[in-house]
Amino acid sequence: MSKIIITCAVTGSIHTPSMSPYLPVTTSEITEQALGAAEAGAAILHLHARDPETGKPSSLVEHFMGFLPRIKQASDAVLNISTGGSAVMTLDERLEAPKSAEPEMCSLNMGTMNFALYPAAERISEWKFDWEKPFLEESDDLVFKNTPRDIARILTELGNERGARFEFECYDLSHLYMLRHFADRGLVKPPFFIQFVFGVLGGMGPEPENLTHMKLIADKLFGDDYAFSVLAAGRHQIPLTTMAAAIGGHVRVGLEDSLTIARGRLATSNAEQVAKIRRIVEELGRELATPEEARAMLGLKGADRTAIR
Ligand code: KMH
Ligand code: ZN
Repeated sequence: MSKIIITCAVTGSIHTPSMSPYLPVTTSEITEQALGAAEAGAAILHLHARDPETGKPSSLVEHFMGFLPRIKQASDAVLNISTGGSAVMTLDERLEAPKSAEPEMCSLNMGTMNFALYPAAERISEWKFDWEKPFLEESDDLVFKNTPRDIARILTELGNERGARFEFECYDLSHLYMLRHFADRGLVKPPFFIQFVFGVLGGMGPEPENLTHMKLIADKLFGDDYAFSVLAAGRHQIPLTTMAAAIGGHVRVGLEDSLTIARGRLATSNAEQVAKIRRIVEELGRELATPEEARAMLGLKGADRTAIR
C-alpha cells in the first residue's frame, strides 16, 4: 500500500460556535490549529474561512487572507481551499477566495444535493450568536447547488486556468459517475483524488458496505487513475477512516466534520484528531505521506506557484 495522506479540515461551515468552544473561528485560532494539525501529521489542510467576530462561515477574501499567508509561511503543508464554502453562499461568493489565492488544491463537490444540518439545532440550548439557530434550522429547505455547469466552471476557472487540482467530494455513488463524465469530456485529467463522504444528511450513510461499494465502482470507473480518501461526519469519523486506512485509502479528519475525540468528549483541537488517526494508521502498518510526497502523488503544482504571499 502507498503512503497515507492525512487531510485535516480545520473549521468548515457545518458546525457553529455554540457547539464547541474549541471550534477555531478567529484568524489566530484557525492559523494555530491548522499549524498544530500539520505538525501532528496532516499533509493537507482543507480550509474554509469564518467571520472572526461572529464565527459565521465567510466567503470574504480578506478573511481567508488573514490566515492563509501565516499558515504558508510557517508550514509546508498543502493548502486546499473549499469551493463548497457554505450551501447558503452563491457560487460567485464560493469562488472568490480560491480564485484570488490560486491554491494548489480545491475541493469540488460532485453533485447538487440536500445538506441538512437542522437536527443539530435540537441539541443546543444556549446560543452564542443570533445567526446560528436560523442557519441550522433553515437547512431543511436548502439546496447545495453543484450543477454540471457549476462543476464545469470550477474545473475551468480553478483547474485549467489556475492550475489547482481537486479533492472530489463524492457523497453518493452518482457523484462518481459525474466525475467520470467530466473526465470523458476532457475537462479533468488523472490522477483523481476522490473523497468519499459519509454521514451528511442528504448523502450516503456511514455503513461499511457503502465504503466497499464506492471503492468497487470507483475501481471500475477509474482503474489505477485514482486514489480515495474517506471522511465521515460526527461519531463515524474514526471508524470509517480506520476502515479506509485498512483497505488502502487516505483519510480526512478535523473539526469541520466532527467535534469529538471519543464518545461524548469534545476534541480540544484539530491536532488531537490528527494525532489519533495517525496512531491508528501507523499501528495498521501504513506510513504517513509528507506534504512533498502528497504533492508528488496528486500531481500538484507546488506551493511557490500559488498567489498566497
Ligand atoms: N464538510 C464536508 C462534508 C467543501 O468544503 O467543499 C464537505 C466539504 C465540502 O468539505
Ligand atoms: Zn469543506
